[in-house]
Amino acid sequence: MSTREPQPSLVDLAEADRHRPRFHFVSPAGWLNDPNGLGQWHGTYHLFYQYNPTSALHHRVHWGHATSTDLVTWTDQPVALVPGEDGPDRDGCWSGVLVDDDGTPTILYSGRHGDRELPCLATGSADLVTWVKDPRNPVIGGYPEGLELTAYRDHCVWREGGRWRQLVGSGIAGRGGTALLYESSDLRSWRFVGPLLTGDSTTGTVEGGDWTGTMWECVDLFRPPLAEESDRRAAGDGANPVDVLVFSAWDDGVTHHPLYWTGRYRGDAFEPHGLHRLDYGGRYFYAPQSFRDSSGRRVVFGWLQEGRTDGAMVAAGWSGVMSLPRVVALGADGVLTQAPAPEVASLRGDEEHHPAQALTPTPLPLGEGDQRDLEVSLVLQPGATVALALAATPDGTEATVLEFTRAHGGSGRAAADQRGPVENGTAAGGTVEDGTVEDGTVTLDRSRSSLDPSVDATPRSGPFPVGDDGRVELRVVVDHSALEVFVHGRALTARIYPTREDARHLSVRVVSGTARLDRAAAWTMRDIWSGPRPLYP
Ligand code: DQQ
Repeated sequence: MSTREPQPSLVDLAEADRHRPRFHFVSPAGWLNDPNGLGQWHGTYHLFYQYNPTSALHHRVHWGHATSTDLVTWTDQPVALVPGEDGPDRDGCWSGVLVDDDGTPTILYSGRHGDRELPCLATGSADLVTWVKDPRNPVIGGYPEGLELTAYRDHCVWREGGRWRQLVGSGIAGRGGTALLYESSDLRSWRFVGPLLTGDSTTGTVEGGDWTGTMWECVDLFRPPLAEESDRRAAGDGANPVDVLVFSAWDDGVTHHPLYWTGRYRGDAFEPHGLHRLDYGGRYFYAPQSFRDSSGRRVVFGWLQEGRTDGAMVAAGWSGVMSLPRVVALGADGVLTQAPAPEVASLRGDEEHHPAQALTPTPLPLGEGDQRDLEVSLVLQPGATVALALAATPDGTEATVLEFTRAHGGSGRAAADQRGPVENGTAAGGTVEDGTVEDGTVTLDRSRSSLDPSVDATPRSGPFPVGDDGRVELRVVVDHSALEVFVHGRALTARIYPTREDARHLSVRVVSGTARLDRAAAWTMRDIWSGPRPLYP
């Protein structure tokens, strides 16, 4: 007779995994995907999220819930929404938003039944901890008449002119992704207005990162504040004339990448000006949702998907990372700038500082660690490429390499002026809306990130505007398998899974041309979790 070993719980498995981030939000164990219901309520930040507490796979998702007073450390709250025994959300409580219905916290979400989702509503207690589903669910009983839709789910809801307006993400067969506009006086009875904007699935490419897909998931419409304090003062608060429509391009079950249109929301239509990539990591920063906090900032979280197999996720007992909170704003060049919220710096511990020096092909060590926040200031001559290696073994067998290249031919704005006016912003890079040339390129090379051949090693890249005098300011955040890179307001997010314990080294070197390091500072980052957390808080 054999004695069965007790099986480790999901939480034990998750806690033991070296790839599990320690200062990003993760679920207690099991599966996490999209951020949901983001908001600040009487000073407290609320983060709800797609959660499967029963396994590390996407199945019958619940709404997990956590709160924070500082945006970076979180307290688990009871699971907010559980799929019903029967009813319209029996197969999952999919993504949605939180609104303030005259003092009543109210969630609009997508109830899944079979292979379809329909809008559902739940109201919360004053502390947002207990939720009651509306007996009239679904509050929209079917797809709008007369449109052949590829899929239909996810919500963006706001108050305007004494009524509620709602966008539902969707796609029109044979045309492209769309955001369907509705309006209501009570959040429960909705009138279909029409598609706010519809994409063209015959343009753009998956490789170029600008294909808008056959369906738009997690549509998010907002007016970003201006990035520059001086612009804000000049324009007056709220006077920014640019609106942004964010969506995640989806096709037939495949999650591609987050994109956004800049343009103008004009009541029943969105007049697009330019299409842009929100994150050069593509699916590694997916299904973002944003909210305006009490200080007027636009704060975004996104889902960092895994780059390992379903089997590896199940073995690890957990899957999915929430991004750090990002503050987004409209840059002077007419596109969004992104940076980690300043609160992230409160997690910093010891600092290691590296003085200015010329860079050579010999790597300059920048310390070691797999839980780091890095600020690096470089100056690149035209044509130069600098490589920043992280999670590298001393012998270089494993290394994740970020390369920053400045094109031949001078500084961005001067080059743009010589070329004259340019057309609308391009998603693939090159120029942006005010004519600024994006003459820098960031590339992520994961071909040596892991000796495990089953993890994703596909490269990532995108353009950014090099600063005056060839200056390139980097912020690189490494949290075990989670990697978030910011260069001049552009973001590149990815996941890495080194196998060797000594894959912890950071260094910088010149690959070609002439470049110098102006400054580098690396901080240890403290854990935001103090131990195992209950699966059902
Ligand atoms: N994830 C949710 C959907 C959404 C997708 C389901 C995006 O509502 O469209 O977990 O990742």
